[in-house]
Amino acid sequence: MKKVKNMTMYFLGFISAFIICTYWKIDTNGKSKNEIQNDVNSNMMSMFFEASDGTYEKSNESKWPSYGYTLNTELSICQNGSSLSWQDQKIRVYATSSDKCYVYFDRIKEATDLSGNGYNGTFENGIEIKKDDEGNVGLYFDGIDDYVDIVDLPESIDWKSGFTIEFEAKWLQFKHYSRILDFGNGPGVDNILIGNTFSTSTLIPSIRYESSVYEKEIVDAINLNQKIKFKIEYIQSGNRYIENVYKNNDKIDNITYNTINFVRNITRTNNFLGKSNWSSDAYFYGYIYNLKITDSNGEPILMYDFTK
Ligand SMILES: [Ca+2]
Repeated sequence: MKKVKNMTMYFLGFISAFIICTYWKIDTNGKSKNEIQNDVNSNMMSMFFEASDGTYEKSNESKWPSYGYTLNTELSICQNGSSLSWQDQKIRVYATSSDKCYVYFDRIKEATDLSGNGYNGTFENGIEIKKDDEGNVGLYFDGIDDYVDIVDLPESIDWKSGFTIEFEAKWLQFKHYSRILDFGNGPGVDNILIGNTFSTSTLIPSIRYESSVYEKEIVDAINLNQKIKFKIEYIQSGNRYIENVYKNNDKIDNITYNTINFVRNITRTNNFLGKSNWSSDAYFYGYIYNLKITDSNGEPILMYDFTK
């Protein structure tokens, strides 16, 4: 026990992280590969929470964090050479003999773009991944000041040929013109946005071409306190753009815009989840579970998954 504490001390002060110190004995009949899952307190493993005061948080859990954390692969280490991996919210241990390992997790503080394009976002003002009242894990926005600040979106993104935005979200309150997303260069400057109007259940996908407005209100599209999947599809066809809106896979609206000047391929610098480009609008209050934006060929432009 003392040795465990000493080893723990060794890691003090490195980074702000969530720590689980794990000690286990691989059974002596010699399994060459072992998977330690969430079944702690089995005869395979015991966990210690004896970390001294440090810059990291001690775990109050008796099992691996099931969401909101990623394995810190730099700090996590085994004394006798076993290796660790983190898949599907489970630690997998590859060991040949008894070993003693220290497993560190970092709290997720970033929206990682799973498309591979690197359009990541930072979590601002205390926003965090947590469970809703139905047990769904998602990114929780407090409606006060929480938002995600996404990096600049370059002009190389082809919006003009058409694109599709899909997301799952839950509104806990209809705050004044709150946004699921708002990409642009300021208020009414080339925005691509989705939100609710006033303090109502009306959904409004809106596109700005410079200051021209292309939008149609979809009255009562949003159900409060329900996880809803929306898909907004923009199809470029000749000299017009067709917008189709789907709610939980049912088509609920469509409109045709007779213009070729619908959306511009330009660099956008103010790109948010949960926040408007207009300072008079309120912050989103609710959960966003995921977001996927694809181009006209179905290739992902940007993809977030907050369910882990
Ligand atoms: Ca906050």
